[in-house]
Amino acid sequence: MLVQTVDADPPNAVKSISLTVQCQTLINFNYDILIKVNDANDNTPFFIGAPYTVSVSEATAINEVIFAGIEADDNDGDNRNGQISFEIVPNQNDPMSNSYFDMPNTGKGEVTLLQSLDFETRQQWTVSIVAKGLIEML
Ligand SMILES: [Ca+2]
Ligand SMILES: [Ca+2]
Ligand SMILES: [Ca+2]
Repeated sequence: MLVQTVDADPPNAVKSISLTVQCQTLINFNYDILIKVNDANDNTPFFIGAPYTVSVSEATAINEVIFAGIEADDNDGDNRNGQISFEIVPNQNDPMSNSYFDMPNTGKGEVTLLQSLDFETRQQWTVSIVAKGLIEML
C-alpha cells in the first residue's frame, strides 16, 4: 500500500524506497523488498530565458538559421518523458509570422527564415513558439 505520493523528479527525486517486512514465525526472519520508482510523464516543458529578442539583417538568406538560442527543459527523467519538441504556431497578433519563420528541426531550438525580409516593408515580427513533450502527459 502506498501511503504517500512518490515523485521521481527533482527536488525530491525519489528513485527507490526500501521496505523491511517482518514475519513472525517460530524463528523471526526479515525480508528486504526494494521498490523502484518509475518515472511518469508528469512535467511539462518550460522555456529558459524567454522572451527572446533577435536582430537579423534583411539580407539574410532563406533557410538560414537566424536564432539558435531557444532553450527548454522538462523536469522528468532523462528518457522519452523528458524529451522536448519545438514548433512555430500561428500567432494571433502577427498572423503572417509563421509563413516567414520556421523551426524545421523540431528537436533543436533553431529558427530559420522561410521568406526574404525587407526592412522598408516591415521592421518587426512576433513569432509564437511552443515547446511540448514528445509523448502525452499522464
Ligand atoms: Ca515531460
Ligand atoms: Ca516524472
Ligand atoms: Ca530592403
